[in-house]
Amino acid sequence: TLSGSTDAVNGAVPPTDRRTEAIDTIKILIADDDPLTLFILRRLLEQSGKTILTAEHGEQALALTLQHQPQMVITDWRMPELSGIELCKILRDTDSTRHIYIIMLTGRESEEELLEAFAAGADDYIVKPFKPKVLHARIRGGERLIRSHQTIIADRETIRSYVDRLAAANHTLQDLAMTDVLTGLPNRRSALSRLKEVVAEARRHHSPLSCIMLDIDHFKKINDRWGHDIGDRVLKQIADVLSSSARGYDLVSRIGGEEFLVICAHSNLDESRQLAERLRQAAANTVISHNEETIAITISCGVATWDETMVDGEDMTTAADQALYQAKRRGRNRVAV
Ligand code: GH3
Ligand code: MG
Ligand code: MG
Ligand code: MG
Repeated sequence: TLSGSTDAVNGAVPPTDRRTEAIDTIKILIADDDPLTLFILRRLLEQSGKTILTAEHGEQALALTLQHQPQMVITDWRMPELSGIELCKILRDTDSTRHIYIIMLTGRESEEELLEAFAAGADDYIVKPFKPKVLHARIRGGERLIRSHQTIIADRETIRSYVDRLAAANHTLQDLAMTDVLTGLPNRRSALSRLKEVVAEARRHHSPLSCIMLDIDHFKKINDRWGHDIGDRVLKQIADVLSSSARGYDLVSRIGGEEFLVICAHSNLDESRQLAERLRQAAANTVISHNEETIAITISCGVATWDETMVDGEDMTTAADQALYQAKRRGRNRVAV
């Protein structure tokens, strides 16, 4: 329903909790071929609540990073298999790891080496031996960046889910705008838009096209005698009879109070006149009972077909309207062409 859809839109809450949770459990991979450095770093960082992964060479670091997606990598420069510099370059070149915060932790301290590390994609550079306070401070700096990255990702997800929900709500609104509430049939707006399409198609392919204008006879008397609610029930029931008696490619629509339009694509005048006759009989045979009494219903139909001298679909429905008028004039419960 409409209210359900708008509730769904209001129900999209920014996932604040997810952001803090992600940052509380920050995962750091440390890569160093020196076991003592690994040991010290692990202890230091675990004390401050980080989840730590360790790798003893570059290739292991790469494999673990791809597998566990840490938010931060602290890597030595010189390592067997794959150097820290090569590791940096690969992580920056890979979609799933290019956002990882990388700190190069190395004994190399020349300006050229620092520049080389940044050029390879490092975010920060710490020279060994390091002071724990300095390391913590720089990790906090990295965490600020990670947090803003996660916020952007979360906001993007929120926006995407808003857009999805809005699109769904919009869809529902469009359906509502095209549907007659009482009978569930396509409404006038929908019928006119379909008419445009089938007229264009008939023009393009010189294919036959017809329509039936259909009106319940003396419907006012039904309302007067049985009341408006029963009148509504009759309308619904006739709508059901019409749509179940029509063929799959006919569009049965309610275009007015007790007026219906059937668009018969690919049907010539004779075929649609036969259909109109079927609909008329189906309506006349419909038994609508109320309080042990039977309400008799008849309909009148006017049929018209598209011809190439017509300007638009309205010319055809006007012709069908005129035929309907003739059917009424000749006594109702009949089909006129
Ligand atoms: P005719 O055979 O000439 O068509 O006679 P009629 O009484 O059917 O025609 P008229 O156009 O004079 O009256 C149509 C009536 O349909 C008038 C209106 O009260 C009733 N009506 C229109 N829409 C609705 C509706 O949604 N529900 C109900 N119950 N009645 C409706
Ligand atoms: Mg009327
Ligand atoms: Mg009528
Ligand atoms: Mg009418």
